[in-house]
Amino acid sequence: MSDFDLVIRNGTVATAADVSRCDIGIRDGKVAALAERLTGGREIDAGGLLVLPGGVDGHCHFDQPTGDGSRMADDFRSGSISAACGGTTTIIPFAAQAKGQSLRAAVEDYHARAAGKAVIDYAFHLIISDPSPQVLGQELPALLRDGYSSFKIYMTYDDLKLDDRQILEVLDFARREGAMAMIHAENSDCIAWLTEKLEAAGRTAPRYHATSRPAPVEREATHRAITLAELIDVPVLIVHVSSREAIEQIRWAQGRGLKIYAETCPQYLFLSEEDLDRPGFEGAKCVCSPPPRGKDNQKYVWEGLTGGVFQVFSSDHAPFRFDSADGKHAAGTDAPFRKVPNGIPGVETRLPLLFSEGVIAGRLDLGRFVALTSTNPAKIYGLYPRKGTIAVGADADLVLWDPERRVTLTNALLHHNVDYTPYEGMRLTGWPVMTFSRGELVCREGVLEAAPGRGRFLPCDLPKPAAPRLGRGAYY
Ligand code: DUC
Ligand code: ZN
Ligand code: ZN
Repeated sequence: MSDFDLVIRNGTVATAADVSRCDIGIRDGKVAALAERLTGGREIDAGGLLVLPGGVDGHCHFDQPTGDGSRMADDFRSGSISAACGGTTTIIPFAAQAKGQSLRAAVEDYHARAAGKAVIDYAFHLIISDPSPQVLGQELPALLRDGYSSFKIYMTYDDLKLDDRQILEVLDFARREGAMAMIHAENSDCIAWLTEKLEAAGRTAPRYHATSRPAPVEREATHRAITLAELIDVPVLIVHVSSREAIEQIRWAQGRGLKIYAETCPQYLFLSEEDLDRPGFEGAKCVCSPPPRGKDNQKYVWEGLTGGVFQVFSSDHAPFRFDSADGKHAAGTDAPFRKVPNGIPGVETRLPLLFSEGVIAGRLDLGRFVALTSTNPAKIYGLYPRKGTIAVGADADLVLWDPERRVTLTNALLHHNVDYTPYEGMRLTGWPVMTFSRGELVCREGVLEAAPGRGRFLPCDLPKPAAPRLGRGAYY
C-alpha cells in the first residue's frame, strides 16, 4: 500500500506566507506531506502550474429568499459548481432571519435548501434582522456553539435594517460570545429621501441607482459603524466597501488601533457607474449595493487592497437572471431602479479577475492574493487552519492555476445559472485548471468531475480575530 492516495508533483506551491517548489502528498482528504520528492498513489504532474489553497468566498448568496417576487438564480448546486470551476473550495452564504422569525428556523430552512446539492464544503453566516431578547439571549448562544459564529447586520433595507440601539445590543452580544459581526454600512434614511426625490423628478433609470446611494451615504454609515464598534470594544468587518470615502474612514480607524476589518469585491475594481448607464435596461445587470462608483474611484480600492486596508476579497455573488420575470425584470422590463433586484453574479470570476489584474499585472504578490481570497476569510470566520492554507493536517483543498493561460471571459464559459456576466469580453491572463476538494478532483478545465452533494457543512470555531482589544472584561 502506498503512503498517499494522491501526489501532486512539481508544482510551485504558494500560501499566504511562502512560495516553494515541492510535492504534496494527500491521504484521507488531508495534506499529509510536503517534500521535495514524494511518490505513491495517483500522481498529477503540476509542472509549470501554481498550486494554491482553494479560495474561500466569505460573502456569497445562494437560494436566499428575497420577498419581492424575484428569485436567486443559483442554488447550492449551480452556485457551488460555479464556485469550484472558478477555483473556490469553500463558500459561506447567508441563512437570513425574516423579522419575527426564529433564527434557528431560518438556519434549518437553509440547511434544507443546501442538502444534497453542494459540490464543495460550505459554512453559513447568519443574518440577524430581529435581535429580540429571545434571539440574543437564547437562540444565538446555542447557534454559536453549533458552529454559526459570524453574522451580518444591515444599516439599510426596510425588512432587514437595525437602528443604532439594536446594533449596540448585537455588538455587545458579539463581544460577550466571541462572534464576528459583519456590517452593511449605508445610511437608510438618506437613500430613502434621495430615492423619493429622484422618482418625483422622473429619474428612475438604472443609472440613478448610483445617484440614490452616493459615497457620503456609505461614508457616514461606515463611520457610525466604526463608532458603535469602538464604544463596545468589539472587532467588526465592514462588508462590500466601495468608495474612497469609506476606505478613508476605515484606514483612519485602523490607524487608531481599532480592530476594524474590511472586505471589497470585484465590482468595485472592474465596474463603474458608467456600467449602470448601459443602453436600454442593460444597466440593471450591474445594479448592486453599494453601487459601482466613478472610474477614478477604482484606484482607491486597489490602494486599499495593496496597502492592507482590506483583509478580505469576496464576490458578493447575488445572482439574478437578466431576461427573466423573476430576475432583473421582476418589476417589468423598464422598472424603476428601486425595484430592480440588487446584486450581480461573480462567484466564478472573483479569483480569475483578481489573479489577472492583481498578480499578473504586478499589483499584488501571490502571498497577498492568497491571503485576501483564502487565508484571511478562513481565519476571520473560524475555519483556519482546516481551510485557507496548504499545511500538513489541513484539508486538501487545492487549485492548480495555469498562470499563462489567456482567456476572454464570456458567459458561455461560466457555470452559474445566470444569463450574463458583467465582465463579458474582459481579457484575462491566468486560469484555474483543476480544483480539488478534500483531495477529490471536483473540476478540470471547466468540466465537473465530482457529484453534487459531496460538499459538507462546516461548523465554524469562534474566530480568533473576533477577540476584543481590551480582553473579555467589562468595557463600560
Ligand atoms: N448586500 C449584499 O450584501 N449583497 C447583495 C445586495 C446587498 O445589498
Ligand atoms: Zn450587504
Ligand atoms: Zn451580499
